[in-house]
Amino acid sequence: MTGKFIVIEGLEGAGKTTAINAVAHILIQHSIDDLQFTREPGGTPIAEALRNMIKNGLDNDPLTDKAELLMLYAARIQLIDNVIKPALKAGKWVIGDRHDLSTQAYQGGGRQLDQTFITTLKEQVLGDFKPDLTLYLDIAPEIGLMRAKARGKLDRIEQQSLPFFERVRQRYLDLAKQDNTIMIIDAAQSIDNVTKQIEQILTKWLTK
Ligand code: Z5A
Repeated sequence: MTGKFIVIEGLEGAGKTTAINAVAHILIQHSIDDLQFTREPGGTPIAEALRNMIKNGLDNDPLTDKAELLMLYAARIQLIDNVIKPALKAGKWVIGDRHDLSTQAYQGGGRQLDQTFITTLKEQVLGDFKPDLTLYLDIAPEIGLMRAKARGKLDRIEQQSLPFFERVRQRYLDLAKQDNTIMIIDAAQSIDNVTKQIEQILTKWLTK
């Protein structure tokens, strides 16, 4: 029996860390306790090195939008082939902090990279691999960024303008409407209410 791949998505400060803990807790309550946690970009030594480059860049060599996109897919396929697929095959359930929907939202919506280019790359790199369930934590960028700023220094992507994050959010919402494996959660609510909403959605999905 193979495991399932559940992904948490959302803007920075949406509360993904809290949601991941809630998902793990609910799975364990359902006796699903062989869990593998991943984050993107990252999750393998090569992917973590790429994450560092993507988040921080390098002085005197601005990272181009296309190079950023290619690095994200390089990191993703390292993680899928070396961690996620072997874990699923071994019957583990994988809980992912971001996956391909982030690329569609940030590089497609935010950076406005050519959609055909992204789709072609995605098809070539990922094939038909996709999460079984995605929980998208929806939050207004003003609120999410305020939470993220309270934590300290902002990375390359967090320093983008508000219109960038508004486009990212809009792309998330548009894609969620087209895919019934993506559930939208109102992340502007209190942590308790967000957790309750996750519990309801996940319990219903698990018992289907
Ligand atoms: N990126 C990309 O562009 N393309 C891609 O394909 C992928 C990623 C995969 C990853 O950075 C960056 O890469 C990300 C997108 C881009 N950058 N941006 N911008 P990261 O992993 O370092 O950052 P992140 O994914 O955005 O994580 P985050 O900022 O830590 O967000 P979070 O995990 O959602 O936040 P949190 O730590 O759970 O919560 C933040 C704070 O808010 C914390 O103090 C909580 O206690 C508080 N919080 C959480 N929920 C609530 C509620 N409901 N009410 C009040 N306060 C709350």
